Amino acid sequence: MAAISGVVIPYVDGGEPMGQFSMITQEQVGFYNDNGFITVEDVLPMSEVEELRRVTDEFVELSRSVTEHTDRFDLEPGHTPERPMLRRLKEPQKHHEVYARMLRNDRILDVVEALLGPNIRSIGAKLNMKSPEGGSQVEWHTDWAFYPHTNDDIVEVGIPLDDMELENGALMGLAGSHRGPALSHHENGVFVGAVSRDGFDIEDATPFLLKAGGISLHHVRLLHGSAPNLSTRPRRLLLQGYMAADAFPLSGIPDWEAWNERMVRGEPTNEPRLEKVPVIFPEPKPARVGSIYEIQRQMGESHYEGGVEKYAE
Ligand SMILES: O=C(O)CCC(=O)C(=O)O
Repeated sequence: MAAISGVVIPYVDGGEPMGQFSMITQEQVGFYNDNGFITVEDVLPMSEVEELRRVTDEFVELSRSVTEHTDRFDLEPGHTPERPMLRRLKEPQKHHEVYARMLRNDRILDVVEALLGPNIRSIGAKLNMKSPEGGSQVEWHTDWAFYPHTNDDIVEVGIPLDDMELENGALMGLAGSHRGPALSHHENGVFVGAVSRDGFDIEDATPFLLKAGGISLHHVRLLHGSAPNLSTRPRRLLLQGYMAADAFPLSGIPDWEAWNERMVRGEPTNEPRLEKVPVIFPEPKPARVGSIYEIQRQMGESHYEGGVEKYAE
């Protein structure tokens, strides 16, 4: 298994809760600000995790009937009707009320509020699934490279449906990278959705090891990625993005009403907050657009070429 060092994420059992944000302490907020990520244990009761698993199994069943990517499903290369390997359920909150409710879950929003303040807008969601023995890697990237905004008060919440371990392809982040310069996600002048291997060492990464029921939170400018799943266990991770209501996308807002329907807490605004943030725009686009997996396939060399064993001790 990859030699991963990284930083030690504080495990908080009790601690001094931040007022109404009882799930997270001042120490954890400080850790997030310094490192660009945090994990929080026991946010969701297991009954809610089990509901997510049950509904997710239904979508995997439905994916047996498709052989190509659709608006809803992104398929693993080995996907067949006999052995469905659904790699991503896109925008799950649009397809089932269980996911829609999770996007507005108060315990999750309490934690997000501690990081972003009281006025919060949703960016959307995705459910990434790594099937046992072959679920794809996600090449190293920042979310910021895909959607730069007027400020970077933007966070991605990871909700593991399975215990997230190194062996099944845990999400990993590079501590402190969220404070660095804008990173090129281009090759040969074209956006490929990932940084090149030269600029960083996967060995320095911190894996977000979590029991189902906990959540991870990572900053929009954090460099992160994850290895293929070589274990016999699945790794399903529901990802929900949130931003401060005054963070406006640099690509513009095509529909003002739809934009404000994304508010999940507090009040919307028509006054974007402009911060001095470093940006490289995700243009020009590559020949194949689609999910992050499809965009990243156009990289010259995967970070995991030759398998994760390449990074073994
Ligand atoms: O599923 C993962 O491990 C990484 C997810 C991610 O970074 C993404 O989908 O943008």
